[in-house]
Amino acid sequence: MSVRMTAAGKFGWITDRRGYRYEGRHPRGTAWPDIPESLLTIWKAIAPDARTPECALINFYGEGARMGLHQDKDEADFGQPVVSVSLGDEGLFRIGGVERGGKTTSQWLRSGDVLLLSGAARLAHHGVDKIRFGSSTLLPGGGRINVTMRVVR
Ligand SMILES: O=C(O)CCC(=O)C(=O)O
Ligand SMILES: [Mn+2]
Repeated sequence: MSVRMTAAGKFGWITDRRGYRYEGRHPRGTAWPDIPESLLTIWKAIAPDARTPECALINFYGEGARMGLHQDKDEADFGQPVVSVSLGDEGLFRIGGVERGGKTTSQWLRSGDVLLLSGAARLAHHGVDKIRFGSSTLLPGGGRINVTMRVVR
C-alpha cells in the first residue's frame, strides 16, 4: 500500500499522466489551503533564517504504507531546508548520504518529532520503511501523518 498525499501552501505536489511536479492548484482546480500558523511557528523556530515555506506536503501512511529511498530535489534552492513534523503512529525513518547506495541509518520517528534536512543533509537519500500501526492513539483510525514543509522556488 502506498502513501496518500495532499498539500497546503502556494504549491502542492501532484502526480498525473504528465508525471510528478509542484502545482499551484489542486487537480480539481482549487487553490491549496494556507499552511496552518501552528506549522509556520515550528518552521520559524527550527529554521529561523530560511524563507517562508511555500509547500506543506501532507503524507498519510495507513497500515502497510511505506516510502522508498529518495531525495527531495525538485525545489529550486537547496540552500533552503526541509522541515517535517510526524504525527500519530511511529515510523521507521531511514537516512543515507547524497550518493545513492551508500550506508544508511534508521530511527523511529514518534508523534511530535520534528526533522530538519539542511546543509549537507539537505540532499540526503531518505525514506520510511514501515510504520508501527496502532502505536499511537492520536488518529482515531490509526496511521501516521507526516507534514513536510519546503521552499519551492
Ligand atoms: O514521512 C516521512 O517522514 C518522510 C516524508 C518524505 O520524505 C517526503 O514527503 O518527501
Ligand atoms: Mn522526502
